[in-house]
Amino acid sequence: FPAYDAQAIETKWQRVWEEEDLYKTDTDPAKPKKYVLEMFPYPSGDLHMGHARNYTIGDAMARQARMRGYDVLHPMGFDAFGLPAENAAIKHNTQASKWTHQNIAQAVRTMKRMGFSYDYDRMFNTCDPEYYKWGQWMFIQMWKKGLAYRATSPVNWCPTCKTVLANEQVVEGRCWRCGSVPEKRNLSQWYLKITDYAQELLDDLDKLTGWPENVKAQQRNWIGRSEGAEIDFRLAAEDGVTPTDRKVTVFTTRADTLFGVSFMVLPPESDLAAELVAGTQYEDDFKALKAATEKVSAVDRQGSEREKHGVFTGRYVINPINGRPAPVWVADYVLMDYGTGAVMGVPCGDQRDFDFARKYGLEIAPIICEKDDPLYEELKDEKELRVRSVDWDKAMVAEGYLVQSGEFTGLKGGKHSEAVDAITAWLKEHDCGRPTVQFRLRDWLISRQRYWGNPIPMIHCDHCGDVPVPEDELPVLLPENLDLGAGDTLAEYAPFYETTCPKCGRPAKRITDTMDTFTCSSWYYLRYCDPHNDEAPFSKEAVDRWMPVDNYIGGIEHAILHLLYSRFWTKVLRDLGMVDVDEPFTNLLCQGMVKDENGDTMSKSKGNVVPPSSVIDPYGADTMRLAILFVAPPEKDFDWDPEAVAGANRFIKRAWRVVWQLVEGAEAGHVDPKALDANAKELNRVLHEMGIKCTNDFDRGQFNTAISAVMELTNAASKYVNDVDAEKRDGALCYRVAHDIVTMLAPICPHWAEELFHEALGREGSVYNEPWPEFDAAQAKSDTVEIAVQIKGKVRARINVPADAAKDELEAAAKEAVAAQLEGKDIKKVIVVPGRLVNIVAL
Ligand code: ANZ
Ligand code: ZN
Repeated sequence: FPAYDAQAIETKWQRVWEEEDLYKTDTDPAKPKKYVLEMFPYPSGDLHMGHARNYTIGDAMARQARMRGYDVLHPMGFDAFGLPAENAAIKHNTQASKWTHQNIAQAVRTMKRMGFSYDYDRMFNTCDPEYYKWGQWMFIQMWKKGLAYRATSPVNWCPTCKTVLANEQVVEGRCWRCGSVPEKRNLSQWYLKITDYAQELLDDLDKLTGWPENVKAQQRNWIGRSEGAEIDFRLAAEDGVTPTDRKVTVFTTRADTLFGVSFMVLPPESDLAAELVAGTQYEDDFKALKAATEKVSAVDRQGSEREKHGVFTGRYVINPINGRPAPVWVADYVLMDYGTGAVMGVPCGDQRDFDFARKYGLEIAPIICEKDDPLYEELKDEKELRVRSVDWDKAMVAEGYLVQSGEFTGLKGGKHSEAVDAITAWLKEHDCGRPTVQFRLRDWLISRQRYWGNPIPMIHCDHCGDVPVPEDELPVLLPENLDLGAGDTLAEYAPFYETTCPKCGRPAKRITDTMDTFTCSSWYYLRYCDPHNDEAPFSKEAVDRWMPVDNYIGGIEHAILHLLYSRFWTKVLRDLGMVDVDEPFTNLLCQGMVKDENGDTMSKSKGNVVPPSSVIDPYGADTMRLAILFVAPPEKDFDWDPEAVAGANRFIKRAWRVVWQLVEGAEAGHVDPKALDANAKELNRVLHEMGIKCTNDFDRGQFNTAISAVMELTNAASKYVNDVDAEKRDGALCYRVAHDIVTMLAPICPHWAEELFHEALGREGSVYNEPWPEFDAAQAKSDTVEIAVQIKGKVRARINVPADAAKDELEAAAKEAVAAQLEGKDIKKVIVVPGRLVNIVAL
């Protein structure tokens, strides 16, 4: 039989598959559907190992689903807008589109070399006007519904990328793309109202049972729902005690601690704070704090470890529940854009307030105690604030009971406690507070001051304000002939921005911001359902057929960016009547990282990148695919190991040989399990046992163990052909085993399998269309089982017995096996557990 020549086989079948359009999606409504999708790449160069792993996982799933009888949609495309293209264009003095298309062409070549079963007819790039036109159209629909708006507020400006960033794109205080520390700037920017969907985005996470817990936890955290209360304090006049009409409202989750308020804190950005200190002795300190705080990120400001900085304003507020004045401070640990932007300081219940009080010598009034605290005994019936300060070394964060809290003394306090409810009710009754819900989630800032993106389809007219571009004039085309190398920007490019107002016809200016690329990736999975539609983004019929995506595979780094935005976008389109699903992705698999041999992440700057071609060139794509799936479960990280590749190659060659040996003189036919001799019977048993295991593991996405199962079957087959002469073998069984090894490996090593399917098994058509084999649990059972023989609970022997042996047969066999040890002993009792053990109690 022929030697395994990976290169020849792979080029041959790739050509045939392309000629025959093998991967064109058929839509057969009689079949159940499966939509398998890998997160599409940003075309910044050739594909790397992370992509190879991602797509190999998806390809194996898609191919296997098809063999299992599903109608499969398995598309691919490119997330083609974005800053790297623009930066490369500036650097190499070329056009962003040219650079992008070159990279796309290279990536597609590599995808084809890897044998991925994409429906290439459905491929598109988000920078295609036929695609981004609909992104603009959707923006306008959102604008019409009030879900897109423009606002001026302090935003994160990345000095390196020269654009603003969304909150989600500031990761640990740094630009997600380049790592620079963003500056705060007050700018007029465009937003999408994701906060309208905060509650639903949170609630629906519970429906996503096919998502990893950690991704859901990250989203929950990011959405950050807090139940609490707003409480109004009155600002005191300059005497510090007389209430004025001005209210300062705080947000708290701990209304129960209201009697322990010893100060109020405003953030340095607060206008009220600036007003209070204006012209006073505190003004200089305030300004210095404000300037210093601007340099610190929001995350750092709230970090519990960080030293807190504050200044007094000279003014007081009146606590609504007991009329006590509390000094108003300004401090950097309070944020302007959370809650009401004002905090009641309760050092006894909050560690940050505690640290602050310690540093500035403010009261630490004990108003909540644990029952075993000596202070509790002393204060448990105390309603007045008698002990005003304690010298604890940290705040009381555990749950306790209220003390020194007026009529509420004795109630159980803590988050969501009866004391919270009681005090909130009191506040409501007295019209100085109310229950509220806060979310950490902020609206999605989508405007970018960069060229290579989807233009925001709006026009600004001095008379009419912001006016959408008429829908029949879409798309607003991105001009291709900007000289980026010479510093051209859209904002300065008159042929782009000069226009007339669609409403009044006067000269007007086009918006020159482009949309965040995450808008493009928020609905691409819908477009794949109907990619050539030029009347609509997609037809309802097409998305009804394919959505939701059944298996979505991609990196964990998108846990709150892309995966949150896409959920939001789907819900918006649902509310526009365009799709019926609430959630876009039913099952999510976040694949682990491929690290270098030393466990370091691969990166160009470290020079430790292993390009896919370094494996495909010497070994072929099938070895690469097998190695990637075999070394680890898909969600686990793994360290790149050349030995694993060599091992995978050895197996693929061995399996090749075994298949050829099996088919020697064999023919397809009916296997009668009863007519098999002992050797054949055992091979048949392993076939069914491993077939079932492989199938189940595929279903769970555990490709590594699915492959192990095929390896075991291959070993058993190898033993059979070595032990039994060709003329004595069961031909039908041999053919079936060969066929099943080939078909079970086909999703993983498609070229190898296709070649054997045709040449060794003599079949026509494609193994891609071959139904997945069926296995029989009854035939997987062994005729014999191994059981332990114990004497007084200690294992003395292991014996093989017929699987269906009766209890007395087992007992007899066990006694015989340990006859020597039993000699001269008196058997008191025998316990038989069929299939497991026989325990003999002998003295
Ligand atoms: C008084 C209090 C007493 C608080 C206590 C906590 C414990 P979450 O759960 O994250 O919603 N807070 C409110 N607005 C803030 C802002 N703009 N910047 C910084 N901190 C702010 O947190 C709610 C708590 O965070 C609120 O409850 C408030 O402190 C603080 F024993 O109020 B608390
Ligand atoms: Zn106008």
